[in-house]
Amino acid sequence: MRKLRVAAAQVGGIQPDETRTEVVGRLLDLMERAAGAGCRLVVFPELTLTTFFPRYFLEDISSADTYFETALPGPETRPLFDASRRLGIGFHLGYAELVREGDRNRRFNTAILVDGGEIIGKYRKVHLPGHADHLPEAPFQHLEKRYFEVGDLGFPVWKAFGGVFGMCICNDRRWPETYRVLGLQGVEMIVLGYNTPEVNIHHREPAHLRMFHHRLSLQAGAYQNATWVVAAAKCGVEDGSRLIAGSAIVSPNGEIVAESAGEGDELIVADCDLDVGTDLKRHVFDFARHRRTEHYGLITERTAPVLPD
Ligand code: ING
Repeated sequence: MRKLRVAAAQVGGIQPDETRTEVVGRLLDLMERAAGAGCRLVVFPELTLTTFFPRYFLEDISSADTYFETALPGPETRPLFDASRRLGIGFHLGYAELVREGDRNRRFNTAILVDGGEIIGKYRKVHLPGHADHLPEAPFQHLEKRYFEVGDLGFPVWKAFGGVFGMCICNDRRWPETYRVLGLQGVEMIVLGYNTPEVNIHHREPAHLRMFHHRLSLQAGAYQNATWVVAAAKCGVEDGSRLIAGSAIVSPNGEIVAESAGEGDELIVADCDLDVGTDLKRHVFDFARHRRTEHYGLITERTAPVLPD
C-alpha cells in the first residue's frame, strides 16, 4: 500500500480587480490547511492566478498579457514556493504562461507540478476549446483559441510523491486520448484544474448535464486507465459568469471518493492508495495482454470522422 494524502483545493471566483497578491493569499491559506491536514500534495485549479480572462474579447492580444506570468516563481507567486518548501507539501498550479522566444511571444495555458519548492514538471494544454474570434451574439466569450497556442510538450509523466504522475487541463479531461497517452506511460495519478462555464455558448443543454459530463469524463478516464484523478475547480461567479464546482478525487475504480460541497474556496482531502490501480493494471486493464494496436490506426491517422459512402 502506497498511501498518499492529497487535497484538491477548489478556488471560488476570482474577480477582475483581485490582485495576484490577494489571490496568492487565498492559495496560501488553502495550502496551509492542506498541510495541516497531513497532505503531501495540494492541487490548485486551471488559470488559478487571475479571473478566467478568455471570457473577454480583446482586439489586441498583447493587452491580455497582464493575465500572464513571464516568470514563475515571480515576486507575487514566490510565497507559494517558499510555503511548499517550509511545509513539505507539493502543489499543482495552473496559470497563463508567456514565453519570450527571440522576438516572438508565445502564450500557453500551462500547469506545473512543484515539490520542495522546485518545479518538477510542466504541461501545456493541448485541447483548447471555444473559438478564436469574437462571437457578438454570445452572452460571453470563450477565447482560449485566441489567447493560447496548442501545448507543445505532449502528455508527459514524472516520478514524484512515490508514484507516476501526469497532468492535463480542463477540456483535456473530455478527450479519452489524454488519459490513454498518460496510461501508456504507467500513470498512477493525474492532477488537473478546470474553469467550466455553467452555460454552453454554442448549444443549449439542460443544466444538469454540465456536472454529469464533468463527472463522467473524470470517472471514465480514471477507470479505463486504472489511475487516480484529482480535479480542482475554479468556480462560482466571476464577473457575472458562473463556473461549475464539483472538485473531485476519483479512484482507479472510477469511484468519486471526495467531492466539494460548495462553490467557494474549499479543500477536499483523500488518502489515495497508489496500489489500487496496480491490481486493475494486472487484470482488466493489462494493456500488454489485451490491447490490439493493429486495429487502432484511425485514432492517430484521422482527425475528423469520414462517413461511409
Ligand atoms: N472549459 C470548458 C471545459 O472543457 C467546455 C469548456 C465546457 C467545453 C463544456 C465543452 C463543454 O470544461 C475549459 N476551460 O476548457
